[in-house]
Amino acid sequence: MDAGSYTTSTALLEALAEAGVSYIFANLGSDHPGLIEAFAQVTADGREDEFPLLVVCPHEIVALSAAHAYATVTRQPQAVFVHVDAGTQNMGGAVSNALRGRVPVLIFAGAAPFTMNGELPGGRNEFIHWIQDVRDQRGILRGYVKYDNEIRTGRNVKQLVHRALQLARSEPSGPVYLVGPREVMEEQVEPYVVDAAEYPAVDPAALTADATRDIATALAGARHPLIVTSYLGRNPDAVPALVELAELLAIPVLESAAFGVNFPGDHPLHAGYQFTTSAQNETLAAADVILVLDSDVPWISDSSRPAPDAAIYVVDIDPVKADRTLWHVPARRIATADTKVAVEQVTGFVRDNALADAHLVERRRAAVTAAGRARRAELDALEQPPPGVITPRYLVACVRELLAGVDALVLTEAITNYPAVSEHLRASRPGSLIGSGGSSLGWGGGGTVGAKLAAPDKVVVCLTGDGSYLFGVPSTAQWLARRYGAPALTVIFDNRGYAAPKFSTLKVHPDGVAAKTDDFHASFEPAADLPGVAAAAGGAYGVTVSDPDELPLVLKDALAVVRGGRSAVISVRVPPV
Ligand SMILES: Cc1ncc(C[n+]2csc(CCOP(=O)(O)OP(=O)(O)O)c2C)c(N)n1
Ligand SMILES: [Mg+2]
Repeated sequence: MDAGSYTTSTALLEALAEAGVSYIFANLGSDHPGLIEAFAQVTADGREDEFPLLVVCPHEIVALSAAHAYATVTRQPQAVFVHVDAGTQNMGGAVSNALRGRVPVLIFAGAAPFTMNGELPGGRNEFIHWIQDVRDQRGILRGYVKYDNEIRTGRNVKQLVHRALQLARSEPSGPVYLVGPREVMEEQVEPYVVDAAEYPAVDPAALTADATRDIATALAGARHPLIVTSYLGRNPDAVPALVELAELLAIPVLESAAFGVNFPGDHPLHAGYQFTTSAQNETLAAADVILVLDSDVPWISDSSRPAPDAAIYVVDIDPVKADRTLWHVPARRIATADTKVAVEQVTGFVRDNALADAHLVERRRAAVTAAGRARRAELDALEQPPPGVITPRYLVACVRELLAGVDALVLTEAITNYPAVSEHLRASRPGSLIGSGGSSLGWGGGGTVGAKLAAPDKVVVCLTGDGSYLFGVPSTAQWLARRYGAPALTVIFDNRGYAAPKFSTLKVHPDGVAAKTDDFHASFEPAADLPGVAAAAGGAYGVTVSDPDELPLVLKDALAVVRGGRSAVISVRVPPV
C-alpha cells in the first residue's frame, strides 16, 4: 500500500473504531498484509489513535478469551483477528464459550486468495496459499456464531461490520464471524463514512401486560415463592432490580449453575448456590411458585426437582434455548424478556396493586433469613481445615479475607471448586465475579488479561483449577500480561489433576471397577511447576504453597506484588485428585 492509500482493510479498521471497539486481539498471518499496511500507515501518519489498539496474542484461545472477558466486564464487544482456517480452528472451545456465555465479539479471519496468476493485488504468491484453501471456512464456526459472512468488496465493508456488531450486541448476544480473502482486503476504495449509531442493538424486550399480571399475582399469592437464576447478573444493573423484588415479597433467591453475581452473596434472602446436585434441594422442593429468570440449568431433575404441582414461570432472554437439542422446564408461562425490565415490571405491578400481604411476607422474611443464617454458619464451620491441609474452602476463605475492602474483580474457572468459590467468596457487588459461561476450559488465561485491560483500576484475581490453568496456555497469557501491562493474581487449586472426570465416573459407576481400583487417569503427578511457567514467560512472581498457616501471608505478598505492577501466580496444593 502506498502512502495515502485507502483499502478495504483501512475501512474495516475504521469501522471497528467507529463502533467503539477499543482492542483487536490478534494473531496475524499471511492473510493480513492489507491490515498490517493499514496499521503501519496510520501509525506513520501519527493517527494510530484512530484505530483500535492491536494486541498481539501468540495463541488464538488466549485472544478470544481476552476479548470475551473484556466484553463481559464492559458489555462492549471487541474484535479478534485470526489467520484463515488454521487460526479459526485454533480458537477452539473459546468460540463455544463466547456463544454459551452470550458474549458479543467480532471475529475476523482472512481467507485464501482466489486468484493465482497476478490478476489482482493480494493474489497467490506463497506456497501456503494453496494449502490453506478450504471448501467452507465459515462452516468451521457456523454452529457457534450468530452470523457469518464473507467480505466481498471494500465498498460496503463498514456496513457489514456494523451489521455484524448489531447482531453480536442484540440479545441474546454472541460471537459473529467475518472472513475476507486477501484480494478483497487489498482493494483500493474511496474513503467513506457510515454512521455506526444507525446500527443500535435491539431494544430490551418487556413482558406483556398479561404475563406481568400473571407472574406478579402468582408470586404475591404464593406461600413459598422461589426465584431461580443463573445469568441475570450478566447485566449488573439487573441485580438491584432483583433485590428490590425479592425484598418486596421476601422471596428467597437460589443461584443455579451461576458463574457471576446474580444476587448479593451476603443478602439475607440468598437461598444458596447449586451446581451439579446429588440430593434434592429442599427449598426447591418446598416452593409452590417458582420464577426462573435467565437460566440454562435451573435444576438437574435427575437428583433435584420442584414439586409436581409447583407453578413455574420462565422469563429469559433466551427462553427455549433454540440452539439446543434438549431443554425443557414444565412452565405455566414462558416469556422472552430482558430480566431487568421484566423484574421491574413485576415489582411495579405488585406495588401498584398492593398485592403484598404484609403479615405473610414478614413471616416468610424471618423464616428465610433464619435458614440463610444457619446455612452460612454451617459453611463458616467448614472453612476450618484439618491440621496441615489446605482445603479448597479454606483457600477461598483466605482469598475472601485478602480481598476484604479491595476493589477486586474475580474470575472463576475453578471447576469442581465452583461451589466452594461461590459459597465462600460470597461475592456481593454486581459484576465483581465472572466466569466464562461456557464449558470449554482455558478461558481464565486470556480472560484475566482481558478483564484487567477492561478494568485497569481493579485488582484482578483468577481462581482456577490446575488443569484449566494449563488449558489457558499460561505461557502466552502471562507473556501478554507483561507486554500489555495487565498484572493480575492467579490462584491455582492445585490438586495435581482432573477431579471432574473422576467425579463424573463415580456418579455413574459409584461401585465400579475404576472406583474400586482408584484408576481414573486423572492424576498429573509428577506435579509441574505451574508458577514456573508464568515466571519464565511473563516474569511473574510465583510461589507454590502447601502449609495452611503460610497461605494468608503468601497471598498477601502476592497481592502486594500485583499492586506493584507484576503478575503473581500462586499454586496452592490442595488434597490430590
Ligand atoms: C477444552 C476442554 N477439554 C476437556 C474438558 C473436559 N473437562 C471438564 S473438567 C476437566 C478437568 C479440569 O481440571 P481442573 O481445572 O484441574 O479442575 P478439577 O477438575 O481438578 O477441579 C476436564 C478435562 C473441557 N471441559 N474442556
Ligand atoms: Mg485439578
